[in-house]
Amino acid sequence: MTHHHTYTITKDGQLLIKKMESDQVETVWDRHAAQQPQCGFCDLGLSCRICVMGPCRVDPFGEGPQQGVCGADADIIVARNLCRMIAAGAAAHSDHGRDLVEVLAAVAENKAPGYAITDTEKLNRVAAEYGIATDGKKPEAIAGELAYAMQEDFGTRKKELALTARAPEKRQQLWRKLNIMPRGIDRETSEAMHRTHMGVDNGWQSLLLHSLRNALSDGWGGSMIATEVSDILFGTPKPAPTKVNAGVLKADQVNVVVHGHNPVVSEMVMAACSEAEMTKLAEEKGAKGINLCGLCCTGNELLMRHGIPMAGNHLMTELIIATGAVDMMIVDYQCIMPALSKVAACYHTKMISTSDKARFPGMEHVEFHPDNAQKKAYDVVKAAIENFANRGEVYIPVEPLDAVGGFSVEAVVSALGGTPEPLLDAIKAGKIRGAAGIVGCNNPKIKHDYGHVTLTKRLIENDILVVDTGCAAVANAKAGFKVAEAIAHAGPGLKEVCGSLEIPPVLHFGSCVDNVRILVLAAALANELGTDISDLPLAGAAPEWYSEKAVSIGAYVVASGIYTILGPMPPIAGSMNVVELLTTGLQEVVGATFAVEPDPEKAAVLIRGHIENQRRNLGLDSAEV
Ligand code: SF4
Ligand code: MSK
Repeated sequence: MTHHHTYTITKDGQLLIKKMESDQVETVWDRHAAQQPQCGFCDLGLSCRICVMGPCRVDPFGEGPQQGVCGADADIIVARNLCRMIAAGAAAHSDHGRDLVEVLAAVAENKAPGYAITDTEKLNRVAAEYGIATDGKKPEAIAGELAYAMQEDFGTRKKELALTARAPEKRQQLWRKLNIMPRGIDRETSEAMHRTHMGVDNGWQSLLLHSLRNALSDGWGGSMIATEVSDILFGTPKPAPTKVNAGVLKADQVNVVVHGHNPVVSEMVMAACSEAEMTKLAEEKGAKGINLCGLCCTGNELLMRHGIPMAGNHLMTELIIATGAVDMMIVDYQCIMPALSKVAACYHTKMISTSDKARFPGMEHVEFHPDNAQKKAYDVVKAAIENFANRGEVYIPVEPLDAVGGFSVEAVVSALGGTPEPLLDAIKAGKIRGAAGIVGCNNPKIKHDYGHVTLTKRLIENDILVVDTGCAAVANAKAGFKVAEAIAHAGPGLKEVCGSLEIPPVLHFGSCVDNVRILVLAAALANELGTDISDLPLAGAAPEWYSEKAVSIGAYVVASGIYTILGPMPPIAGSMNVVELLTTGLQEVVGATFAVEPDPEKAAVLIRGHIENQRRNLGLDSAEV
C-alpha cells in the first residue's frame, strides 16, 4: 500500500503522503486510483452532454453509433468539448482580471481601504497604452479612467482589445486576416458558449478558430489586465530571496496559509499578519510570531512581490494540512480541491473561503470585498491566532530551500541594463540557444513534479533559458533551480550569461495569469529583431497540466506563435481531424503547433529540435559554420 515514492519526486511530498497513509486520510492519489478505469469515451472527447436529447457517445471503434442524436459526429463533438474547455479557462482568468479592475476602480473612488496605487510609473505607462492622458492628473483620477477603459475591454464596444497592440505588427495583421483578433473579453467567451450550443457552429475548424480568438482574449486581455493591474496596485515584482517547500511552516509560530489565485485577498491577509498588534496577540497565545506562507498561484503572487515563502504547489495542498501545523488556510478561487476541508477536519486547520463566487462545504465563509477586505483580513488572522492553541501533533518533515523569485519583464530588462538587447545578443551568439516557458499544474496522472523538473533540467543543460510560472515554477524552486548556484546545472553558455548577470538559469515569472509576462517578453524580442514571435527560438510546455485554464493558456501561446508541448493528452484523440489540425495544420495558420508528450525526456528532445530549427531558419548559426 506504500506508494509515496511513485507518486512524487519530492521528499516533503513522500514523507507527508506516508503520514496521511498512517493517519488514514485519503489523498488525491487515492481518489484517482478509485476512479480507475476512467471513462474511455470522455478521455477521447467522444461523449456529449450538451443537450437533453443526449447524453450521447460516439464509438471510437466504428462499430457502435458514429453520431449523436442530433447528428453531431466525432469531429464536432470533440471540437465543441475543447471549445468549452477553453471558454471556461478564459472565463476563469478573465474574471480574476475583472476583480482586480474593480479594486482599481474602488481605489480611484477612495472606497477600498487598505488598497493603494503602488506603481504609479506603471499606471501611467499602461494608461498611455489605453490612450489616457496622464499629464497633471492625480494617480487616482488616472486609475479611475483606466479602470473604465479596461471594463470596456470586457464588453462589446471594441473591435480590438487595447493590449493586443503590444504584439508584433505582423502578428496583429495575421490575427486580423484570420478574423481571430479578440474583440471583447466576455464577448469571445460568450460567443464560444453560443457556438457550442446544439445546432449552432458545426464546423469543427471554425469552432477551433474561434477558440483561438477566445484564448487570445484571455492572454492579451483578461490575464494581461490581471497582471498589469496587480502590478499597479501591489507593485511590479523585483528579484527577492524566499524559501520553499513544506519546511517553510514553523512549529513555534502561527502558520497562516493562503491558497488560490487572486492577490486581492492574500495582500490584505499579508498586511494584517504584519501588524504589530497581531504579533503581540500571537505572543500572548504562546506563539513566537505569525508565519504567512503561500500555496499555488496566490502564493506565487506574494512570492513575486514580497518574497513570502511558498509551501507547495497543487498536489501539495492536502499534504501541507497533514503537517498539523497549519492554523488557518484562507482560500479565494481556482484549483482549490473541495477535498481540502475533509482533510482539514482530520487535523486542527481552520478553513476560510472568501469569495462570493467560490463556496466550499466544510469551510467557514468570510466574504471579502474591496470595501471590507482590510477589516475581514484582521478578523480572520485573529481567528487563526486563536486556533494556535488547538494544535495537536506537528510534523514538518524537511528544512526549507532557498529560491529567488520576482522576475517581471521590467526586472529582467533592468538586470540586462535597460534593454532586452544583451539577451538577444546572447541568443544570436548561440550562448543561449533559446528560451522555454514551463508552466502549468500538477496532475496525479504524472509523477508529482517529475515532468517539470526533468524537462527543466534537460533544457538548461542544453543552454536553453527557462522561465516558469504557476505550479511548474514552484516545482522548479523546490528542485533548487532558483538560486545563483544553480548555474552549476546549466550548459556552458547559459552558465556564462547567468553567471555574469548573477541570475539563476530558471527565472520565476509568477502565477498563471503571469504567463502574459512571457508574451510581453517574446513580443519585445520579436519587435527588437523586427520579426514575428513565431520566428523566434522559443517554446512552451505544460508537462503536468490538469485545468481548463491551462488549455486556454496553451491555445493563446500557440496562437501567439509559440510551439507548445502538453504533457497529459487533452480529450481530443477521438477526432483525428482535430488532432491533425492542432499538431500539424496550425503551422500554416498561426506559425506554431501543439505537441503532446508525457515523457519529459522526450519533450526536451522535441524542444531542442524545435529551437535549433528556429535558429537555422532565422540564419542565426550560419556565421558560425
Ligand atoms: Fe447528443 Fe447532439 Fe445533444 Fe450532444 S448536442 S447531447 S450529440 S443530441
Ligand atoms: S495554480 S491552474 S494548478 S498551475 Fe495557478 Fe497550479 Fe495549474 Fe492551478
